[in-house]
Amino acid sequence: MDRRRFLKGSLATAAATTLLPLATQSTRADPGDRPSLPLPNLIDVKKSGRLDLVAQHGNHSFASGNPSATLGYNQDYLGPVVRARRGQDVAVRLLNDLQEPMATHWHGLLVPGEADGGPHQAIRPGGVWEPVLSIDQPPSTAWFHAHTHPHTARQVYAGLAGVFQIDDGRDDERGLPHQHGVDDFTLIIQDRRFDQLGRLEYRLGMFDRMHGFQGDHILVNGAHYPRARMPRSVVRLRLLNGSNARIYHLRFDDGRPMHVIASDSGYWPQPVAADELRLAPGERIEVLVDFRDGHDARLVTGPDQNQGGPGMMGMMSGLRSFTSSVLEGDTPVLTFHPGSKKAAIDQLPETIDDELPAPPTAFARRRHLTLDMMLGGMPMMGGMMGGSGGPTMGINGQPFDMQRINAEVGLGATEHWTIESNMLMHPFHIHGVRFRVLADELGRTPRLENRGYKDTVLVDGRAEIAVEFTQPASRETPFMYHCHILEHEDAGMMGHFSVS
Ligand SMILES: [Cu+2]
Repeated sequence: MDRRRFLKGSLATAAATTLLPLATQSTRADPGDRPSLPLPNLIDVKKSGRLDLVAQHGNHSFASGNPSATLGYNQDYLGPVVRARRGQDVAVRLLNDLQEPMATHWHGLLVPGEADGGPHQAIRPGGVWEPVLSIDQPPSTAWFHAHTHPHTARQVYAGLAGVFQIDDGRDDERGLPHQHGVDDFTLIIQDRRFDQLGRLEYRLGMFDRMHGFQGDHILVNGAHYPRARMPRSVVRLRLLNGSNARIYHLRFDDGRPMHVIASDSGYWPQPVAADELRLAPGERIEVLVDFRDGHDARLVTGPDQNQGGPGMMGMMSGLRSFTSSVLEGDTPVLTFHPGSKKAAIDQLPETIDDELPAPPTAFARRRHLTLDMMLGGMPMMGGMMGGSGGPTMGINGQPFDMQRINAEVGLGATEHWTIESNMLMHPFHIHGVRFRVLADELGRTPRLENRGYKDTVLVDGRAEIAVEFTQPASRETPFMYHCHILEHEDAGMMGHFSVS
């Protein structure tokens, strides 16, 4: 069935009037009434070389005031922004103070498998994990989050996510803002659902299991549609899609451009202006935005377009009525209110960093991975009406198996990987590497967001990537590759490989 016609039908009306009262009200509200943008606590480890983290249970009140049971690192919900220096060792002490096992992965850090924090390194309740992170990679915005198979989706949703920034001390030379919370804003964008008492809700229907869980409220750093105060200057936004499944299409409602300065794994040579940016789960993109005019502006997102082909829609459209995740048109994400002060940086730099090398053309080997939505037939009949049976997903026809290594890669090799998606677009992430996107969307030249070095790419039909394997990983602590729609990952759309 045609999606638009379907949504304009009675179900969409019912959803808008009965399921979305909070969202509807607050979208119309005067931006002046919005909560302040929460500023994540900054832990600068450049001097100490030590990072103490506690994964803990929390109680956090979202907009309505009713407390929700949450998880966080060192706090009730989400975690700090960690800043480390290129070239240093960071001694981590991570205590799992939860009632359940938990693994924490450093998404974007180029560290060996033994420090990577995949599901093989789950920490028992009360246990401590003490990896040493040797930071030796270009400046970038990485992050860390739960990676506990098969509970990643629920644990991240409850709040187990923080940010890890690598700094080389040269941002002044580059003319880039870097004052945390002053002219440099870390923005963790996540969608969430709330029950009638305003408490965080995570209940998976079959639609959620197939598409990944989407919420009808878009939060930034844990606040719903907040308001940021910043100087009347050029400011830096570090955008992280920390959502389980939603893909954002971000733009400013007054049309002001975003000047992209970095993708997942590092800086671009020059800022590149964009009117709209697509950001899939797991991806980061850094932009400069010019607020020298002093005018308020809103960052909005278009609807998630990951609906699949006609077959997927026909099969799933009836199930959509069980969800409240439909967001049509533009949804406000964050409103900006420039003050009267200026910041130290008040112009756009012309160049930022060295030119990127040409993408590799010689490869040690080629691999082909197909991201499979359904293994073993239709899951619907058994699991649709609330049973525990969800779909089994996989890669190359096989669901993730903790006991079976999928690939062995040579240390120092550059490989050519072709990834094919079926039914939906899937954000594909590889641990312990950075890669260049050679082609995306069925072989076309990469779109703007896929320039530069990346560790996560949204596969729309087919993507080809050149992957550099510079970090070792044993068979006991291998690296993972997986879909970053977290419900897909938990359903088995994941594999693991050694590098030696
Ligand atoms: Cu997926």
